[in-house]
Amino acid sequence: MVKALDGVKILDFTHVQSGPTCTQLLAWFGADVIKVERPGAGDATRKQLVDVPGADSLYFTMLNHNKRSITIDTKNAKGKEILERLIKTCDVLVENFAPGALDRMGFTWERIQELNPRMIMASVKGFGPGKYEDCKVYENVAQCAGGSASTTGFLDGPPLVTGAQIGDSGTGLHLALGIVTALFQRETTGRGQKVLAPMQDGVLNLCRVKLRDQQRLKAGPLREYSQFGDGIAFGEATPRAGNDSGGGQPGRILKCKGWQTDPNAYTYFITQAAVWEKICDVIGEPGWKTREEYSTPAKRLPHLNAIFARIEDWTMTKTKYEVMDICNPLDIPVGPILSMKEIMEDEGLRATGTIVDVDHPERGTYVSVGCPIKMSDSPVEVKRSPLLGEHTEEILAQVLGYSGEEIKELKAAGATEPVKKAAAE
Ligand code: CAO
Repeated sequence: MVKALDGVKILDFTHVQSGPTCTQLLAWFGADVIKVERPGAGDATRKQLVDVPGADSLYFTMLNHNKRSITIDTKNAKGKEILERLIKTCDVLVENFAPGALDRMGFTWERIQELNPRMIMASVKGFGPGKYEDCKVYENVAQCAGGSASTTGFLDGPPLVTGAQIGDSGTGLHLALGIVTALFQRETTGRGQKVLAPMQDGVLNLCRVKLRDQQRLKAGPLREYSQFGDGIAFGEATPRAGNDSGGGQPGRILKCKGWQTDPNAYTYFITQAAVWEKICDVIGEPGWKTREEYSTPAKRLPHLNAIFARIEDWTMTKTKYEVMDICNPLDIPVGPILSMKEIMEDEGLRATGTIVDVDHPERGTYVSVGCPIKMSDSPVEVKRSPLLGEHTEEILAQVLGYSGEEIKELKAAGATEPVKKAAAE
């Protein structure tokens, strides 16, 4: 079946996590993603957090499905020639090198435009233009600089980073949207353009509601925060809100049956206004329905701690799944705290292809996250990540039109393989 991005060629110059998540999505949508890696070494994640000696790590395999790998030494003169040909042939160049690395290789935006005016050049950087633009940045730096860490955690504890990779994978998503939008615009302009997704900006975009709260502080305390019910004064900046719900519908994480021994025996519970009466009935407090101080959402705000403590008395008598089974039919929004172990075994996620088993020649079968976006006319088949340089000859011959003799010369010149190895042969 034809895929949404069939015919689009991506020169994938990405490494580690942020860039690879972006190009993996494009590959799942049907683009031909050609991952360029350094001969003999490749993406550093191939050999990071290794669990099966000698095999590509899960870190690499889970971020690089459905791609082809070509090894090119881009600092070698012949290697640069290959790269030039790739730039002329591809639609999009995606990179997340440290600032200036591509320029140092000789591929400035001006040069790229000369080679291919239709080229879309898409970059992840830690910061946008300004004071910090030259910094190297990893996930947690972005979470801190983007406002996430200062607003995550409990009031009496330090700032916290979150397990969701909002700096890396989040920015990869932002970049993917920028790329397909630029491809769409190119349909009318015929021109490529530069697309930049700075990680700080991406994290801030995901923390938009916290900047909302920053401004609401001027109008008085944030009444939906537990802190308000606890009578603790607000400071100058949006505080850490623990597990409070970020929106107008108060919510908390509550203990469930077994919490003493199971670290994930918890549920999220939202006291949505529309189902308040049902909540009162379910937890055995029908009298709350006529209680004056609980009669409107606004009146309940100062009492949220007492309300949730009572709801927790009820949830502690049920497993997190029982809470879900009881509340779901009543439209009471709750969610079990699922461990990665439980998610890996989740039948529903497996049925939709969001959890998949993938075969790999070096590792055997492993579990991965499939494409989280479902398109009715562009189905996704998750294919294993490429071995280092697995497609070098195929790409040189089929995509770039090099002859067998020319490929041998490129190898001998150290353009596609480590020079030492070539000399030894
Ligand atoms: N052949 C030859 N050289 C190559 C090459 C190839 N195929 N591919 C890369 N290189 C070279 C680059 O040219 C660069 O060389 P110079 O520094 O001499 O110009 C060098 O490899 C290293 O690139 P780097 O600086 O990007 O890599 P690093 O490991 O030092 O830094 C990171 C990693 C992630 C901190 C940095 O790339 C970065 O800040 N990227 C932007 C932000 C980002 O994406 N962060 C998220 C990382 S986690 O997802």
